[in-house]
Amino acid sequence: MPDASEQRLIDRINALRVETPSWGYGNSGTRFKVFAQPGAARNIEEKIADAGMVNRLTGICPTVAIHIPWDRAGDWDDLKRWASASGIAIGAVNPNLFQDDEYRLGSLAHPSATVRGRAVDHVRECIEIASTVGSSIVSLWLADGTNYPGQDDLRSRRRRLLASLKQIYADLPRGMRLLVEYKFFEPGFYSTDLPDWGTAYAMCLELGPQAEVLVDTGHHAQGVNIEQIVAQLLDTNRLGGFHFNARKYADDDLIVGSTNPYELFLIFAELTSAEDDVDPAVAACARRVAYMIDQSHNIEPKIEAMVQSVMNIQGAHAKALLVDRERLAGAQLRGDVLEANRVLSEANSTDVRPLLAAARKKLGIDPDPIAALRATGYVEKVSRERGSAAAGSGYPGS
Ligand code: RM4
Ligand code: MN
Ligand code: MN
Repeated sequence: MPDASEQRLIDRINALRVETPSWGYGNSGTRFKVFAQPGAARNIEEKIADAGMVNRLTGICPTVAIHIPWDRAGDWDDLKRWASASGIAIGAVNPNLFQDDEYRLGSLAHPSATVRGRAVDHVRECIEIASTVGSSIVSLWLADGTNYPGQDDLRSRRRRLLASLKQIYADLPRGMRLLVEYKFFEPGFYSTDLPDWGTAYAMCLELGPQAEVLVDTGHHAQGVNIEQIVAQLLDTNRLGGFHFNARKYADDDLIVGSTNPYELFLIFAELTSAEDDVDPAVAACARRVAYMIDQSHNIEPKIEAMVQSVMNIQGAHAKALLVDRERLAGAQLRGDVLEANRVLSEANSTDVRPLLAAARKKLGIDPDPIAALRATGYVEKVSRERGSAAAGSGYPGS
């Protein structure tokens, strides 16, 4: 029987919520090839059904992020009802500002006012969708950038982008947040209009308190200290959310924690400590952070990959909760460099699997979600029912 402090720990582990992305359940790939997977979800209803399965297995994933127009529904109220029958609510609404022919030179920062206007209208539509489905987050990622020095005037691009964002911000209803995501390169190979957290943060400051920065863990150059970015954004109350994934080289969108488990732990160590910050504004910011997965699976089975990602997030979060904060603060104050470092690595090397099993038992779910998934036969069932949708080349038309 766990004692009272272990019960509190288990309750905190179970209080974590992780949102899964609709696009992680459909076929996706690299620009070279998309390998179709039997049973991959073909529409938003099937994506929601798969998200419902992930939620039943993990107990902590009750929402799914959608991407518009990929997931545009005929009737949003119908979709809402369908989702709630699977135990799912719609989470962040992601506008798509990168797949229209018009966006060759950008969207919100495009040189043409007409194209910028259409891009702004698309985000407005997403705000409306969010209101209709009861979501409080519109999450913005831009492919805007340039490929060659001189291609466009960099200061003009910044001004255009800010003006477009201000138009969007003015339409945000009370209680809705605009999360601004940055990425250092791709598809622009020379410049990206929102390349780093500082640029995104500066835009958010100009917009207002409902604009916050989104950190996608795969969107930094090699070696960047992401946990320090997290600390800066928490301390300035502008950390809005995460897109979790792992990477080895670029924006690889691999299973969370698969290549960088220590980094993931250090990120959670910042977050869990900020939840108890003496400054109530910092604690409030940490407590409203939206934890989302942004992952695409190229060759791995999608539902199992999603469950694995959620479990890796839970592992890093649980380890972060085990950090001995008092011992750490004492060592830091004394300047005991190695003792301070040891406090973190001791928490990180704890085997939290029994703790997580106890937490799942308390939720009334199987302590081993992967074994449970395999035992359901769900993947085989949807493979039979849905078959293989055509996927093909990563370069459509080639
Ligand atoms: C981008 C970025 C966005 C995601 C798209 C599909 O690299 O991470 O968040 O919506 O990919
Ligand atoms: Mn992302
Ligand atoms: Mn990305």
